[in-house]
Amino acid sequence: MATVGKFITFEGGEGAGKSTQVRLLAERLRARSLDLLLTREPGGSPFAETLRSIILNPKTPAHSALSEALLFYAARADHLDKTVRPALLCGRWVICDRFSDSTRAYQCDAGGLSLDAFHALEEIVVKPTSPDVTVILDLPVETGLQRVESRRNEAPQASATPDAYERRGLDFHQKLREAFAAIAKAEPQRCLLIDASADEQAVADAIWSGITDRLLKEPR
Ligand code: Z5A
Repeated sequence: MATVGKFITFEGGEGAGKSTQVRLLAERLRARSLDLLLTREPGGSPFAETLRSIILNPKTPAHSALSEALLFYAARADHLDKTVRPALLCGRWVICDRFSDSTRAYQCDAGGLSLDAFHALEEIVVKPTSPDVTVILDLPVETGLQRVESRRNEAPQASATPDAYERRGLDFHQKLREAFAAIAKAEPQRCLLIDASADEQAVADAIWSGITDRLLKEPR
């Protein structure tokens, strides 16, 4: 598919600051008069949002990494068809809070799903709609979990109960951090690995520098 718009994804562990940085990047891109669509996974279309409520519900019965991955890809297929591809084809820039690298990190590296299964699902569902740039926010696991805890204390009604992933132990979250770092190392042409432990504006500046470099510079 020949895409006209640009597709930017944000990835990282819990509390890395993805939603905050999606918002800050969107402000800077809008100031350049770019037409943006902000979306998220799991979710981003009515059917995918319905699946999101099942996937993240801590009361959903335990299931295998394969079952979990199939739910994410059922949601992703609908999200791509109904939301992401139509927007890209109209020339809009799409910024998505989490995408396939989260499946790779959560379900494969930290969850035990085979890479063969992951690549097969990517082939069927995602290709050729790969992100132009993926921003990977990196910070120590403890800092991220503390941020999530503070957010919960500041707005207890919004996220009173930890979701199915926040409940997992430090080892799980450390594996995620390593998995995202490995993805960034393996695909430097797509991924920007950003130190997310700095303050919000400093992180936003680092992301802006990477995005302008890769997507906004005039070709020489
Ligand atoms: N998942 C999966 O397993 N497989 C998949 O394929 C996909 C997803 C697509 C979705 O959860 C879950 O689905 C996710 C992975 C799994 N696991 N969990 N949980 P979600 O959408 O509900 O949440 P999330 O994506 O994990 O987001 P998050 O970790 O909860 O937050 P965040 O977006 O990264 O951070 P934030 O909300 O911008 O910031 C967190 C707090 O820190 C907030 O109070 C900010 O004000 C504060 N903050 C942000 N930046 C800073 C800085 N720089 N300094 C200090 N404080 C900061």
